[in-house]
Amino acid sequence: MPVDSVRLDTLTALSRKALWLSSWTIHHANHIRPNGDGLKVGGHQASSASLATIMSALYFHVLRPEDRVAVKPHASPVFHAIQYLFGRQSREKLENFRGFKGAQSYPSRTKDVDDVDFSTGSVGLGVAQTLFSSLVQDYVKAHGWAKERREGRMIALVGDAEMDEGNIWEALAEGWKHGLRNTWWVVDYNRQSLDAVVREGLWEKFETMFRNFGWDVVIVKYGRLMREAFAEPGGEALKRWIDNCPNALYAALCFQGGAAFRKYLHDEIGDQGPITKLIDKRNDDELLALMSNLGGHDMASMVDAFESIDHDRPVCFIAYTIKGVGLPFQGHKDNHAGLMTVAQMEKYRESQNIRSGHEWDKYEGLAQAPAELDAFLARVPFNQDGRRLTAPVVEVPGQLTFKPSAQMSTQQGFGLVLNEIARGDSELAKRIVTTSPDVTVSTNLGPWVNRRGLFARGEKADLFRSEKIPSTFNWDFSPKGQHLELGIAEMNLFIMLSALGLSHQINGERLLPVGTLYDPFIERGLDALNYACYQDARFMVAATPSGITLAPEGGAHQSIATPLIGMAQDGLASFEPAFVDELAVIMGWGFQHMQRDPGEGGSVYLRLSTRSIEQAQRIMTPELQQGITDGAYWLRKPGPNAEVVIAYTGAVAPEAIEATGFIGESRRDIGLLAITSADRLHAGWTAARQLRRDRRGVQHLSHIEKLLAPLSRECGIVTVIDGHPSALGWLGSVRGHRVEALGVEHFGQTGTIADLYRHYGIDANAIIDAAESLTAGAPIAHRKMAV
Ligand SMILES: Cc1ncc(C[n+]2csc(CCOP(=O)(O)OP(=O)(O)O)c2C)c(N)n1
Ligand SMILES: [Mg+2]
Repeated sequence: MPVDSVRLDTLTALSRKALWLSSWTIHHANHIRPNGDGLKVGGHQASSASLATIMSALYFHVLRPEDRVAVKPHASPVFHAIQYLFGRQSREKLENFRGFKGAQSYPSRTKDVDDVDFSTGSVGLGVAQTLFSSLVQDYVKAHGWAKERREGRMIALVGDAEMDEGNIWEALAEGWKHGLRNTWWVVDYNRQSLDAVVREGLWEKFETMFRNFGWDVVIVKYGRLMREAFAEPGGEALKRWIDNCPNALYAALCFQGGAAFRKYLHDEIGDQGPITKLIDKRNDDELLALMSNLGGHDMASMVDAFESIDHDRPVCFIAYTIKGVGLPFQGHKDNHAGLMTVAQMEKYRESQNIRSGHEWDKYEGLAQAPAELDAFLARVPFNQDGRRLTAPVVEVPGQLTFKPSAQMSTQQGFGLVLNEIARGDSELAKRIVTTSPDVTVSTNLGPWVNRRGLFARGEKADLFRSEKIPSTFNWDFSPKGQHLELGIAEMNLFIMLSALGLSHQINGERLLPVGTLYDPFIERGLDALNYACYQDARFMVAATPSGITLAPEGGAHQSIATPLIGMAQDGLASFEPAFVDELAVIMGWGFQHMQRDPGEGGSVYLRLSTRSIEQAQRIMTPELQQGITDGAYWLRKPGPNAEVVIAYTGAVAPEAIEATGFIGESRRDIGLLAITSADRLHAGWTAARQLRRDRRGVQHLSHIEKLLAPLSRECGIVTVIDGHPSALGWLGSVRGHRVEALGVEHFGQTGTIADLYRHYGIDANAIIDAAESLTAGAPIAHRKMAV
């Protein structure tokens, strides 16, 4: 859209207004709100100022409704201010910034009411998310969906210190492999981080990296005032001085003001005739205005930079800015926690021609007529309803099937269930998209990939196949493929799952993403997993192998904490089935759960194993199915006089079953509880207690309360899991039973499964010992150890 000077003036006025409103929001939260937090609002004010012009150029002019933006966390106040001007954020929520249910300190897709595309807060993640969202858009388009929708640009507003986050560089490499398009990263190059001034020269290194990965790099260094001054006599010398000025000094002078700049310029270059004139022609305020007129604060320069892009290759804009520009602490290295005093705010208010009591008025102090501004904002292309899309629910068959064997592992079962889906032609099969960080084959996604192919925008045949070299796996790439192969970086896996899992809202096309990785490496990608859940992306992650059960794989890959991660992670329902028929039920439930409404559905974590165990031969009744998805069922029901029951999860099922047999010989009515999801059980228990507290007199009992109800108070419970024992230890709190919680608290030994189960105390004999310690009576026979 061409920009004339009137439009430019309007954009500039709106950016000044956005900066004012963001500053006022923070000021209000600290000084005016009766229950204001009175705390320092770290970074918000200075970072918002830094980005006010750039964001105004984008939101009020450049963006189109199909574009999606990740706003750097600390620019949240200016984002909310822009949304307020659009009429999409309320004064009440701004007044309550950071308060209960007020506007969020970091833009939140799920908690804010205004138009947040991606939740940010943990720096680096939002940046990478735009890249993966662009790849997902390509995937959706290549599959022939969203035909009527124009391709959006995925845009990240990035802090320069944010670029230190390694996940951004991991994403960059991945983007290159997949032929990334339609992605803009706009770096707020204020040369300040939280603590300090950014290291000199670092950016030249980054710039080279971007160009190496095929990005266009656009540097917006000088504003219009600067460019005009450079054209004056002596301007060349001024430009040279600016270019050579160290970051820290430039920041310091911006903080000190025009007089300080004058002194420095005179001392260093001012004795050269024309440059002296150029400097002295300007009073202190004018000199400061000139020297702080970096490209990122100049509307015309930013609009030009954005509009100059005439291709869909990824672009990195490096916009020079001053952190806190226009505010009393601009450029000060400590300004991340900078707040204005009441007196400073008064002065600022007056400088903006804002009358006291009219601080929230949208157009107060602007030269433009309110009606014109109303009309302008209503016509802003981005300011449209319905940017958040929806997609119909994909039908999931009542029962997922698989080709059974007498002995199987859950990892094998996972491959078999997907293979059955892949064989058919259901909508479910079409909408599933798998992804894995270089462990596709070793996590059993191979059969699925063989049938459904790998995704790439262009065809690429498997050379081994075309050369007729025998291989188990077909590695053909095509635009119709349904597997996205990633490099090893687990952060990329979870950000990709996050992007895929928001496709229904971003592209209006539902995808059912399934990712796989080795269980211990969940910890490597944990923050990305957390943010994926936080913004309500929907996906299924199968983590395998897990625990010490992966014994032959080696000590370094053993996972202990993941059952607790699974329980504690908000938005993620975790399961650890022992048998493949359970897994099939859970996967079917999972594909439905991934499609439920916000607040009801979520993502799914399957903690799986490579241990092949004898399968339960049984009919899958609706009651059993319910127990499996609710989290537990009695594999052997306890009798009325049970003295002890065993509760197990996952791959240790054979040990639990065997121990139950031994214990049953000398203890009455023993029961065996199969726990498929400690997470769902615990969540159900919490919800029931909450309900009973909220509505006194309600009799609602949770699933675990009902399961344990028949046990007498004296009955003991032995819990066993290949993971941290506290994942099941809480069972004793449900009805006050004594518990012996077996599990793994150390890792690293190698050996056979038998060696390690014995070593860490989760074998049949350890279970028997625990049962003995909970019960009175004759010693229980133990399993004979092989010598
Ligand atoms: C993963 C993570 N680590 C640390 C922080 C705390 N933090 C917030 S902003 C920031 C530095 C910001 O510097 P920059 O990205 O340059 O933005 P600016 O402050 O210049 O606006 C840090 C360390 C965070 N939000 N996320
Ligand atoms: Mg910075």
